Amino acid sequence: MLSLGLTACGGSQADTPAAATEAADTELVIQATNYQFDQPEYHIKAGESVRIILEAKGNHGLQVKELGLKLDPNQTEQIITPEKPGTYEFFCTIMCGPGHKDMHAKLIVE
Ligand SMILES: [Cu+2]
Repeated sequence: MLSLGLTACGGSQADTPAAATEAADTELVIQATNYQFDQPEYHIKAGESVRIILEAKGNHGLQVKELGLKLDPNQTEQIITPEKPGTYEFFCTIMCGPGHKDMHAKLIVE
């Protein structure tokens, strides 16, 4: 019984590096601090895969439902391939403090 448990654990650890090295055409770093994102607008291109990386100083997250994008301190990067040009406003998803309501920015797909 014990050896079965160890085998299952080793298998799930092996999955992590493979996911982290998945290729993307470009990278976009979004920095979050108390209480703002580092840019008012972030630009990416439709049809290109982009690795979105959240660098948060503090407890912040973001989400763009239309693009299936969701990042927070436990899940700091994700590769998306937006198909439709548009402007997607996003907000901090974690109740981080008194400036939380002001934490928003735009992800613009060109
Ligand atoms: Cu917040």
